[in-house]
Order: sequence, then C-alpha cells, then structure tokens
Amino acid sequence: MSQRRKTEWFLPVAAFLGVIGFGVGVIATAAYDSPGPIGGAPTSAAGTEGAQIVEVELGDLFIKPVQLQAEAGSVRFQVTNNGQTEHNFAIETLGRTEMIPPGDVATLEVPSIEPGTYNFLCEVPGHADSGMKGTLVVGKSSGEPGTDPAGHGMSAKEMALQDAEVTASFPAETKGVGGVELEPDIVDGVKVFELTADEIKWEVSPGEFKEAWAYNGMVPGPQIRVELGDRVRIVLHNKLAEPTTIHFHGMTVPADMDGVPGISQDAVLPGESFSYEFTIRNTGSNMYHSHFGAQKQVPMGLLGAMIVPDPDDPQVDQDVTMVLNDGPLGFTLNGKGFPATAPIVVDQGDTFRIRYMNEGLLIHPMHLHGIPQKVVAMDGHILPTPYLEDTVLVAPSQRVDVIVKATELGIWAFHCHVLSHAESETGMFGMVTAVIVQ
Ligand SMILES: [Cu+2]
Repeated sequence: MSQRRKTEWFLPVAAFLGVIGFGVGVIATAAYDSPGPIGGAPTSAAGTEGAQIVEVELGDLFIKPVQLQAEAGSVRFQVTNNGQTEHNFAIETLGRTEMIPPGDVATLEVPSIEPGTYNFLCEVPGHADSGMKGTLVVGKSSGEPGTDPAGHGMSAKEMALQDAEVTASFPAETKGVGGVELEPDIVDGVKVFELTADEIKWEVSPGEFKEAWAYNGMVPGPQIRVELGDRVRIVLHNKLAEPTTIHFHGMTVPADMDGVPGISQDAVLPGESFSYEFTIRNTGSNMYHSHFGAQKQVPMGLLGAMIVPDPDDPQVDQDVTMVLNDGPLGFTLNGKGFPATAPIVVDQGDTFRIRYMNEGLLIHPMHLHGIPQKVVAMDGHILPTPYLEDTVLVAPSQRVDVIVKATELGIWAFHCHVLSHAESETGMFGMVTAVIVQ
C-alpha cells in the first residue's frame, strides 16, 4: 500500500478501535504485581493487604484506559494527572479523589467493590462531556492470583493482560512503510523504474529493528504497476556487499531479461548497475525479487509486487497487496509483524481484492474470520470458476487473488493459520492483522 493510504488509515482506525474497544484490547487491569499498561509497573500493595492496584491516567481531556477492569474486593485506584490543568477521578457510588494538580498522583481506596459495571468521570464541569469518562467492570474474584498455569512465570491474569496489551496497541506505528507505489520516469516513451538494493535497518514491529536488504529503503520494495503493452526499463543499482540480480516472477520476458545469473546474465556486482528492459505482455499479480542467493536475499527483503491489471479483473472498491514473508525478518505481512501490520478498513457492503504474494520459504494458509474469500485468480491467471474458501493456502512463490464482500460489520481477525506464525505465549505476533468493516 502507499504511504498515503497508511497515514489516512492510521488515525481513523485507532479512533475506531478506541471507540469499540477491539475486544478486550482497551481493558487494562493492573492487579497485584502484574505489569501495568500505563506508567510502568505499579507499586506494591503494602499497607492495603491484598488490594488490587488499578492505574488510571488523566489528561486534557481524556481518561485512560476508557474501560477499567477489576475483581470484586478491595481496590486502590492510582490516578496520575498528566494534563496541564486540574482534574479529578470519581466513580459513581464508590468515591472520588480530590482535585489533582497537573503532574500529581492521587489514590482512591475502595475497601470493597461488588461485581457490576460502574461509570467514572472527571467532575470538573464540562470535562466528562468532552470525553473524560468511562466504565469500570468489576468481576467476581478468581481467588489466588499467583498461579502459573503455563509454567512460564505468569499468572493467568498476567497472561491475559499481556495479550490484551499487545492487541490494544494494534495498529502500532513503526518507522517505514513497504510497497509504496513507484512512479516511473518516462524516457522516450519508456517507463523507467530505478531500484537500488542496499542494507537498511527495518522496524518490523514496535522497537524491533532488524538488518534488512531492501530496494529503495523499504520492505517490500516499491510496488510497480504497469499496463499491458507498456515498454518498461527497470534499472537495478547494487549497493550490497554481494552480487545480486532481479527476476520478474510471473512476467513473460525475453530470456536474457529473466534475471538468473549464469543463464540469462552475469550477476550484478557491488557498485554495478543493470537495466532490464521489456514490453509488458501478460497481466496479473506478479512479483520481482532477487535471484542471487535468493534463499537469503529474498527473505532479507529483496522483493516487491509487480502488478499488471487485467481488463477482465472484477471491479472492487479497494485493491490490497499482501506480501507474505518469513525468515530473518520474522513472520510478516507487507514487511511488518503484528501489531505493526496494517488493517484493511472497508465500508459495509464494499468489496475488496487481496493479492496474496508469498515471498517466503513456508506455506501460509491465510484465514479471515467472519467472511468468506472468493478465489478469483492464481499466479496471475484469472480462474474460469472462482470458488469460496475461509482459509486460502498460499505456497512459496504463489500469488492468489481473492475478492471479499464486506457483508459483516465488525472487526475480523485475519491471520496465517500456521498458528506458530501468528500466536506466542506473549500474545499475537507476526502474520496477524484485521479486516475492519465499518
Ligand atoms: Cu504462515
């Protein structure tokens, strides 16, 4: 997708997720000695034997989280005012803090809360109406908190909290967006695309920077979109420390433009350039990628989408390219791992196309919850008889085009169903995103 599209999506999606809560994502309970989602680890509960500590952040004009969760019993709310003006924190029928000056912390001790749902707010006139309100959900006590069901140092509650925290941060912002469409220079009627292969640092998921090899500084490389009959020239500049070439996977090209070292050309050495020039003779969701030491160079990031629209392609409201990859950059969708993957945001009733492209070394069955996917093309060829699936298998090098009609309102998990590519003991990661039907 383009940088522009990502930017347009990000804020509305974050706001949308905030409003509807993305499952348990915005529920945050900092109980006992579990890590709090806001402001680091909470203090111990010394002095209030057995009390849960729930951290709350006030700002101008918000209260975070907007949904709090606690268990029945004794609760201490630790309220930090990070705003520039005075606020307080009051829970209906349970109590209130004093006015809290900017930068200060106040506590609200509630010795005994019954299960139920309570509204909270800031009582400064007008602040609740401007958004400083939310709900506290109190469930029945689960008993001893210190159990460790999975044997990895966390209680069940801590596991749930950690999982919810990761999910709540989706879609997380990271540096760099891959697959941005590359505009050609037109030289004597030829569409000229420049691709520079170089070593970069790529932020795969928040704070996780990896060594990558990339075209034009992004993973996947820039998306190339051309039309049937176009004359194109793709100029490869090699700034890597090892040889490389480009193969245009799925494209019908002259044999000496096929990018295989020793067969179609000599490998392009460091510091050298090579021009691939051909006329576009076939349509479809195709790819370009390294064909030198490809078992390493492609998983490291030397790959991109090359799309030639077909006049017979079904018309859609949104056209999404989803490059699947695995290897040294981890399990990624368009170069990012959850929660940094981009959701697909559509209006109810719209249709969208997903162009799956597997550049990895493993198969990835892509499962969309809630709505079936209609497979309409394989490897750039339109199928005579499309068919419906809920899980679409995409083998290494394959491209599969599917059409989805967004009939069902809501947020639908969308992930690789090799479950170790999508879930871990610390929550969802890797090949996970969501379709948001609004
Ligand atoms: Cu997978």
